[in-house]
Amino acid sequence: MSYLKCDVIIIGAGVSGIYAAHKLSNDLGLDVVGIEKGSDAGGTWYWNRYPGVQADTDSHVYRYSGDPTVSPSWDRAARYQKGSQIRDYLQDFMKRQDLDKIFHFETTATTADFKEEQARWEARTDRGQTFSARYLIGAAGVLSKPVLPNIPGLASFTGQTIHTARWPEGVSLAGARVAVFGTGSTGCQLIANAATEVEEMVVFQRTAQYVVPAGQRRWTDSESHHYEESFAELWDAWRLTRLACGFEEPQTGAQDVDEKTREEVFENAWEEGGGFNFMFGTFSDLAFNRVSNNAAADFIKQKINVIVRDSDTVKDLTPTEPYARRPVAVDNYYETFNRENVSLVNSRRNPIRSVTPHGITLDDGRFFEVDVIVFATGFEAVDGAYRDFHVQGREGTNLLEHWGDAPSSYLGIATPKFPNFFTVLGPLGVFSNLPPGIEAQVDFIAEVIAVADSTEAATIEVHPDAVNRWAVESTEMAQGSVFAEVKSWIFGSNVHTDSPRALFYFGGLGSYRQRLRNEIDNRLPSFQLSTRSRLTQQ
Ligand code: NA7
Repeated sequence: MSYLKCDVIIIGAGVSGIYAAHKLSNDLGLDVVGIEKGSDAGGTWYWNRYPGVQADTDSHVYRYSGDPTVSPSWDRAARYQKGSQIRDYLQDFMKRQDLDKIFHFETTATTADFKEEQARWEARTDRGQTFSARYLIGAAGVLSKPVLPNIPGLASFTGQTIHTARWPEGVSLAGARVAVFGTGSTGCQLIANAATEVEEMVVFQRTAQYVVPAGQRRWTDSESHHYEESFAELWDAWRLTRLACGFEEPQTGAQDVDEKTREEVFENAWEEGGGFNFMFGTFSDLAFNRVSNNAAADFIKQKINVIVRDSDTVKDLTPTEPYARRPVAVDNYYETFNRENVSLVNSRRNPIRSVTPHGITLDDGRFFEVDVIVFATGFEAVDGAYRDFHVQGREGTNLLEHWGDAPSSYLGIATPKFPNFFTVLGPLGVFSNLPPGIEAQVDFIAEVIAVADSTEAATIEVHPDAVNRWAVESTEMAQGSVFAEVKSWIFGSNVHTDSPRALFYFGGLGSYRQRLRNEIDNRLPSFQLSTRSRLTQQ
């Protein structure tokens, strides 16, 4: 049992928590304690170690913008970094910035309660520690609570079952007979990469996805030179774009050009690779105009038809919904289904009857004997991170109950009744490439704390009206997008099937950052600072 007082508690040592520790400890000089479940830093990149795991955003925008240094294993010439390279980078950044002593690893935060009388947060851990701080930062990740399906007979399986986000260190699929559930970004990366080493792979696909090539390649010398020489200037420009994925975003809609031009643009993007590039770097309106979206969808469907040899497999791989999930980009995905050792089961047409001790039986009686079942079945996004960490604000208000079926927080950051508590990537945060979105949020939180501290306010709390207005605006924008037409984690509908909810602000990072700037420039009009002096209360 231990009791420790500090200024700030940070939950999570991923991209968000590490950067928050850096800003608040190194820049603001606050006494910061971090709590992290894993045995080291990395967050998403700590937990996800499945075969083929890599970023699908270009390397120079998948790192911290204020840090031109990279870690020894970072491949400066590679367009995308592997998961292990990003993990190394984050752990290396932490050491270089002297942050490793801040975090308590292999420690799970179980509860955090706001103590009204002292205006302090008290967080408890599974190791019996209690930390008391003026501020609490939830940096527990946007995709950190894995979802496992409930399949009859699963408990009887005698082989190995693995969720991709809990991949045991050192486990290889080489030579194994493998069943894969899930064909999102994770499943598709795993399928294309593990297929070359497994003995057999059977993919149980529930919903066909649109997959474009990632386009992994070496940068040319002149490209490398350009990115290194102009790192800071390029970041200044990328931050103002919608997605901040490092490519130029077009102003032209897909209907503003003739069919031949449209096809050429799609073909060039296919050749270049990149899912965000295909969806947001070709035309301005694929996510908002159904006709334009159909044009992109038809282009990808044609590619499936050309690449995949077996006509039944083509039919099963061809999506029937709009192109409106988080875009998937994997090299050689469709080509993988031409391999002799890979087969596809359309589990909507042919559902699974049960898992047995040695494999999987379908309703039509077919049986697949397998050694390993891999679940690439996704996450309970956004509020899922708070499912096992109970946060209690003013008047005993429970955070998850307060968020309910329509979780909302102002800018993804602040929730009424939870003073001095800030979320990074909370509900209705910006939909963008994550590291720049995270930097924007954490920089803002640091500025808010600096303002609160400079006035010696005991508490700072967002006005409910500001959250309501933000929720209406974000929800209307999200509902107006083609993304609202499909069921995916972006709307939480992979888990909350009957209650899809807007979880992101779709207005783009540039305009989101402007909103943050307005708050700071106008001395935080959406927040209420308590007038009591903190010093008199302690
Ligand atoms: P996703 O994108 O949520 O994909 C999960 C996949 O798992 C998807 O194909 C699901 O099919 C499938 N799934 C989920 N439950 C089941 C069951 N019960 N049976 C069969 N198939 C199932 O998760 P990812 O990990 O791939 O990606 C998440 C994000 O991480 C990604 O977007 C990147 O930002 C990084 P469904 O479509 O629901 O029919």
